Amino acid sequence: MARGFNRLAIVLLCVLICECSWFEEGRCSTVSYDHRALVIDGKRRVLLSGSVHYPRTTPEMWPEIIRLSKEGGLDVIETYVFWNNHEPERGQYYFEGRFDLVKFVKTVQEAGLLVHLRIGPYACAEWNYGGFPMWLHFLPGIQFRTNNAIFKNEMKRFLAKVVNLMKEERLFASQGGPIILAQVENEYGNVESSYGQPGELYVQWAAKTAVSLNTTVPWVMCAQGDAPDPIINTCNGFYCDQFTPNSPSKPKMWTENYSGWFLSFGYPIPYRPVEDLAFSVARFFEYGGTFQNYYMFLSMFSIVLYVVQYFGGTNFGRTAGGPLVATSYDYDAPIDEYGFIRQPKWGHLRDLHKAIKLCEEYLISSDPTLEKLGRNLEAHVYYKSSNSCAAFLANFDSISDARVTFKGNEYFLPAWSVSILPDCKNVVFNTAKVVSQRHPAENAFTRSTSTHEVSLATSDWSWYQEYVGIWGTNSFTKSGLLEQINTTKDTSDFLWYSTRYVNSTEDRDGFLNVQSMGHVALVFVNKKLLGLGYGNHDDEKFSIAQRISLEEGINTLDILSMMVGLQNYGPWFDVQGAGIDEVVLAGFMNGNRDISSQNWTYQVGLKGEHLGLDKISLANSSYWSHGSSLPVANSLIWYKTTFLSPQGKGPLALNLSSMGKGQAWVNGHGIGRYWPAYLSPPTGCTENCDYRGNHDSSTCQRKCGQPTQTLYHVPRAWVHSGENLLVLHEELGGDPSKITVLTQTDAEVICSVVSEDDPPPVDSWKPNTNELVSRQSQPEVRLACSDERRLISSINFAGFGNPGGNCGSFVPGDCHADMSSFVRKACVGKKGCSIPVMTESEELDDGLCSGLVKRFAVEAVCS
Ligand SMILES: *[C@@H]1O[C@H](CO)[C@@H](O)[C@H](O)[C@H]1NC(C)=O
Ligand SMILES: *[C@@H]1O[C@H](CO)[C@@H](O)[C@H](O)[C@H]1NC(C)=O
Ligand SMILES: *[C@@H]1O[C@H](CO)[C@@H](O)[C@H](O)[C@H]1NC(C)=O
Ligand SMILES: *[C@@H]1O[C@H](CO)[C@@H](O)[C@H](O)[C@H]1NC(C)=O
Ligand SMILES: *[C@@H]1O[C@H](CO)[C@@H](O)[C@H](O)[C@H]1NC(C)=O
Ligand SMILES: CC(=O)N[C@H]1CO[C@H](CO)[C@@H](O)[C@@H]1O
Ligand SMILES: CC(=O)N[C@H]1CO[C@H](CO)[C@@H](O)[C@@H]1O
Repeated sequence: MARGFNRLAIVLLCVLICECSWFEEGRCSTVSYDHRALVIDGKRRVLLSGSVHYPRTTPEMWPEIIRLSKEGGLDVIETYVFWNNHEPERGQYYFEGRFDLVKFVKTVQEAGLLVHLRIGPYACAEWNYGGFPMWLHFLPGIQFRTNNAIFKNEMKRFLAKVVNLMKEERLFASQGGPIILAQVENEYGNVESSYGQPGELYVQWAAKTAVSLNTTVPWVMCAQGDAPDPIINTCNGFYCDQFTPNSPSKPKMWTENYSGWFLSFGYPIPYRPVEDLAFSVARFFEYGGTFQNYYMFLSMFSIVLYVVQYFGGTNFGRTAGGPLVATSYDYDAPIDEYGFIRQPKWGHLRDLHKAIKLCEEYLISSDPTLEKLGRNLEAHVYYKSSNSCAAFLANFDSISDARVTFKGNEYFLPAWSVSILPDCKNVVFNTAKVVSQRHPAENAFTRSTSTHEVSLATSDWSWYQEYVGIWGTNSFTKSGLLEQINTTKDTSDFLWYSTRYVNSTEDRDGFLNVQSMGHVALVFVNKKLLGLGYGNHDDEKFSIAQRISLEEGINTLDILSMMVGLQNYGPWFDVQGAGIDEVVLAGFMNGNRDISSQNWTYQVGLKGEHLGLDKISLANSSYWSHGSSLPVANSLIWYKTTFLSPQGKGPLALNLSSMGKGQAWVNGHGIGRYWPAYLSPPTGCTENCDYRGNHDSSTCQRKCGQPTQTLYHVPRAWVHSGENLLVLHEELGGDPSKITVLTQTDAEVICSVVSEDDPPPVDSWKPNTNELVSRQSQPEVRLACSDERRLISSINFAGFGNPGGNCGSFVPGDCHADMSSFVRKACVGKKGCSIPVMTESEELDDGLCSGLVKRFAVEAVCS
């Protein structure tokens, strides 16, 4: 009954589907589009695409992430291009390391996948300043993203730079390369009205300029209803099934799908149940229209391309956008921040992608025909000929399951689900029935059985206490409070605002009120910490009000204003200010005194930054002190130690939960900003969120009342055997001795839960034929170790009936047949195994089991 899980079969299937001329070297392809799809070499294609932003991981990890993307059923990798890092100074380009765009595109090509290059150059992407270089802001007379000659000139220059770089490397499809699509601007339609008529002219100009660059591949503008021909306007959002392009000659494309949502400091962790994600994708391909507009827009319906944030990654260093975007950009994506597959999301989407591909010939042949099947129930049928079709059956009711009759057969449709029938008869996939393998927890490092940690408690720590206030000769004095970004030019997160206040004779008690446009501030009076204030992602403004007692004579006031990522989104986001904008001494006997406009002395950055304490070259410098007792809970202090990296090849994570807020570096590489002291609100979370009903970024959240992020990714490529340098700059106060360095050990827990009425595995079907050959008619429990070097070593649970609990905590139900010894025989010692779900077992109690839809649950360990 049992047979080895045939990984080769999956790979072969993918190769059969994906095989096309574009990745044969030297073979040039033409890419165009019609109202139905992208057309490659004359053939309409259904393309599944996922975004992977190259600098959010390391070049060493690109091949594996792309391999997992391909194995997950993607055809296309989509990425933004990050102008600010590619041109840090005007005219000085950088395309190396994590920013080696050519190498990234070639890595995708080598894997046999295609590329959608979103050049922008505006990226948004929760990236610092939306991807615009800071110097752009200081070009006299410039206005971003509107009909401004200076901006347009720079934008055109950068677009041309990237297009020419790709041409020189022969990376466009017409040159035998993988790039089949390019994007100009990004989501401008969301903000266009704020720019008035110059905004409309800018859209026209951007389209014309893009076309003039002669990429030979189509251009898209996402979220841009007025995209001029021939630019394709595409949809971004949680659901795109209702979207229609602005011309009947353009295909329907979904360029941003939110597989989850990004994380901001002070917020709970957003996630999106895979059943809802799969539902939205299947709906997109199915095209459910509402009654009113369905017929009207029928001729425009078409599919081609949709994109999920397939891998989010990490906002290393100071690349995070803002305000207050967190360092982890995990996004609840199918591949997690550390490059591991996230189950069951990855597997369920892989199954969905396969099911869609089984329908490809039908999808590209015709527009769908709608058949109403009942209230909130409908079928969309794609006919190739009058008796050959593929169908999508949808139940978009968010509460009620339903039974429907379609072409004479009866089908069960769970609420908020779509079933895919590539032959109009057999259900190969239902979005709500997750038969894919599962993992016990949300990422590799929270699966307790598989982490290994190195404690830094006994490490040799050194420290450097940062100056409070003006520390250098490059400070300057101005009357009034300066805007921070204009002053620091984003060379540092920090700006000191210092002034003096001379007391009046006996009037010494009152309040100090500080107002800030964002993002965080520490206030020191007479060099002593008085207060802390901070905003959040949705409202970065804040104020600090503290009772103060002035000393006799001269009192010093030092305010350290800090940025946590420059704004990346919204109309005119580039001129939104930050920093301290009002300081008032209030409640004193002689009334309030606004000291905002008096003389202030400014210092950009911290002394430790200026010295370069984060650098390896200063590791042994005498700036670092060393003593018997490590100072803890100090604000504005630098810490340094070395650690031996845990063995293995996998990524590392720093557990910084004992720290407050700051930045970390390993061997001089910026790990990013950390802020475990910022807890999310105590309420509003649902650990097991209902997948049914419309979702948005805050529908499903976890970890309320807890730090937003405690684990920080350290890529394996950034450490070596021997001593690795760890430097932290702590702003609020923490205890570095409690830091641990985590990695995965060899053990991994995997699970599968399949019910007797689930469909058989989707790869039991032969693609693109209406004589679907079922090699396997029963549903199957399938297990496979993520790492091919590992084998299934033990079975923790194997039961058939109505097991309770979840992966990691299964318990027998009252209807229960213990399948452990059977599963052990079938699976232990193998890389993977599959076991058909039987419908009978002598062990089952007829009374307790009657009327139940029985489930088969297995939990195994790979090591
Ligand atoms: C555009 O590029 C193609 C292929 O590189 C080339 O054949 C064609 O002449 C170019 N057209 C223009 C207008 O530059
Ligand atoms: C303010 O600073 C300027 C120099 O920037 C100086 O000339 C002026 O005297 C100062 N004013 C006061 C009141 O200290
Ligand atoms: C920054 O300076 C520019 C002039 O260089 C000015 O137009 C702009 O308003 C300033 N930004 C803020 C937020 O104060
Ligand atoms: C610092 O000193 C240690 C021990 O003496 C040495 O191994 C290391 O190479 C030195 N690092 C630098 C950057 O000089
Ligand atoms: C991180 O460290 C804290 C203690 O500082 C501990 O409670 C927590 O479980 C650790 N997290 C992980 C994932 O190891
Ligand atoms: C697909 C992707 O790159 N992610 C986008 C998700 O949504 C946010 C918010 O609009 C965008 O800024 C991201 O770029
Ligand atoms: C400069 C000034 O006014 N200093 C005064 C501060 O307050 C004390 C008494 O509290 C006076 O003695 C100082 O002259």
